[in-house]
Amino acid sequence: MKYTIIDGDGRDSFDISTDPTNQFGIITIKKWWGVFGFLRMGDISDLTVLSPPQRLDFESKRSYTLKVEGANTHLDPRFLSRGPFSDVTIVHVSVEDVDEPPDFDSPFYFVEVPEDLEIGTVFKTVFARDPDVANNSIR
Ligand SMILES: [Ca+2]
Repeated sequence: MKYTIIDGDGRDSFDISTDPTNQFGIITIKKWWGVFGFLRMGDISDLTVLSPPQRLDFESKRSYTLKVEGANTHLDPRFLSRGPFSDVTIVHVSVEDVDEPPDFDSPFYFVEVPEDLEIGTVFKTVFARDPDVANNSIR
């Protein structure tokens, strides 16, 4: 048996493989490949996310649908006229909320300050976003 995700909005987020006994389809989360642009020192504006992260995120997408096909891999020529040799099912994936840690708007900040800065002078603000929705029951 060979399992394949043939359609559905979860194709970018999930994979399916066939277990060693050729009996079961194993659905896994795809590895997250976030691609970041280059960052010149002192120029935060150059930091751009080139491809959106494909990891699961309850706050942006709460469910996926996968159309999964299971197909015979070794067809007996005597029964070729008896097809089809595959079946299709729909897998609904519901994403559950978790309480996530804050997320800074930049992985680092570069700040230059004069050495004679007065004590107590504000010279930089940083910002961390709470990724959880406001009405999150987990809080
Ligand atoms: Ca959350």
